[in-house]
Amino acid sequence: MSRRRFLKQASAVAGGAAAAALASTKSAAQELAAEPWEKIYGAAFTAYGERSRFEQPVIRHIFTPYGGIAPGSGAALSPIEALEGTLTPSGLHNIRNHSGTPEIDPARHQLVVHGLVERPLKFSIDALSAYPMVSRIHFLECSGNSSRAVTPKPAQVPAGAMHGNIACSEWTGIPVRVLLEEAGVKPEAKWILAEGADSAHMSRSVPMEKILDDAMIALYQNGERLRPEQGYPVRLLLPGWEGNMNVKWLRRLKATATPTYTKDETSKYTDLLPDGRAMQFTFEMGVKSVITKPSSTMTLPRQGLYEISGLAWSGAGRIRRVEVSTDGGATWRDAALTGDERPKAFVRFRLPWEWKGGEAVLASRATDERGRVQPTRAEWTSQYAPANTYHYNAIVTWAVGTDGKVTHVFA
Ligand SMILES: Nc1nc2c(c(=O)[nH]1)N[C@H]1C(S)=C(S)[C@@H](COP(=O)(O)O)O[C@H]1N2
Ligand SMILES: [Mo]
Repeated sequence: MSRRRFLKQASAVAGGAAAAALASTKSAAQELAAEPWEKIYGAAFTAYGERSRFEQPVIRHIFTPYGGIAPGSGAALSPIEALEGTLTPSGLHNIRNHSGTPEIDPARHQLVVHGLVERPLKFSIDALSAYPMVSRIHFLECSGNSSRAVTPKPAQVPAGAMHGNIACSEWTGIPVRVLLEEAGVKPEAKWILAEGADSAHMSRSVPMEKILDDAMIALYQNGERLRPEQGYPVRLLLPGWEGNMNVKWLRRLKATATPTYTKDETSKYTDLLPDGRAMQFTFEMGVKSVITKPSSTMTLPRQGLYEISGLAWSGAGRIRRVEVSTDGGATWRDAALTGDERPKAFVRFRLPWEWKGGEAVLASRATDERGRVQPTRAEWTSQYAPANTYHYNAIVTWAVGTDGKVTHVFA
C-alpha cells in the first residue's frame, strides 16, 4: 500500500469513528469546559521527571517463579500492549535477572580484559567514559520470551505478559573491538568469555566474529546512564542475539580459544530437539511480530474502523515485510511499516481495519531481509521437543468475538 493511501485510510479511522461531533449551536469556547487546572497556577519544576499520575497503571508484568525465596529472580515483562512507537521507556524496559539487581558503585567497578591478549588491562568506569562512543537503536529479547505461549492451552493474559520479555532502546557505548585491539588480542583467540558482577556471576561465551562485528560495551540507555536493572554501570550489548548473552554488570572479558561452556550455556539456553539431542548454541534471534492493538484481554468498544498495529523485529537485520490477516491466516494484506526501519530494532506496522461486528481472527507474519518468514505455531513446534520453550517466534493469533472481546487462540 502506498504511504499516501495508508495515511488517508488512517485518517478515516480517526475522523470517522473516534471523534465526537461539535454541537453547531455552541461556540468552541462554550464547548470547552473551564477545567480546574485552567484556573490555578501549575506545579513547580521537578528535578527528575515522572509520568502523569493518570498513566501510572502502565507497569511491567512481574514473574517471580521462586516467590519470596528469590524475589529478584525471574523476569519483569514490558507492557507492549500499552506502548506506542518503537522505543521502550527505560522505566518499562523488560528485566531478566538470575540473581537480583546488584547495587554497584561505579567508582569501584572494574572491567578486566585478559586471557589470550598481549596486554591484560583493567578499566574503571571513568576510563571507559573517556573513549569515543557510538549510539545504536536495537531490540534486546530474552530467548525465553513468549515461553508462556508454549502451553497446551492459550493463556488469556495481556500481550506484554506473554511476549514482553523484550524492549528496544538507544544504546551508547564503546565498540568491544576497540578495547580488544588495545589489549592486543592474539590470533588464536576465537571466543570471548563475558562475566557479570552480580552474585550469579552470569557468564557466556561469544564468538570473536560477533565481538569484532557490532558488539558494544554499553554505558548509556536512551541518553542517560544505564538503569541498574539493565546492567549499570556497564553491560555487553550483542545486537540481535539472545538476551542472555548480553551480560549485565560486566566485569570481565576473557579471550579464549574455545567456548568456556559455562553453567549459563549448558544447564540453560540450549534447545531440545525432537530426537532428544540439544542444540548447544542458538545465538541469533528469529524473525517475529505481534499485534499489540488490539490484543488479548482487550475489548473493541464499538463496530467500525480500527487501526491494527504491532511490533516486528529480527536478529538477522531489517524487517522487509509484515502481513496481517483478519481471517485466521486464510488471506493476508501487507501492513505499512512506519518510522525508520532500522536493522535489529523494533519496527511498527499498521493496517486500517473495519470491524463489522462478526468474528475475526487477527494474525501478523513478518519476513526479514534474509527472507526468513515467521513460522506458524505448527511449524515452530515440529522443530523442537515438547519440553523446549526457548526461541518461540511463531505467528500469534488473537480472536475477536461478536461481543468485541479479544482472546488468545492457537490457529
Ligand atoms: N550478569 C547478568 N547478566 C545478564 C543476566 C543476569 O541475570 N545477570 N540476565 C540475562 C538475560 S537471561 C537476559 S534476557 C538479559 C536481559 O536484559 P535486560 O534485563 O536489560 O532486559 O540480560 C542477560 N544478562
Ligand atoms: Mo534471557
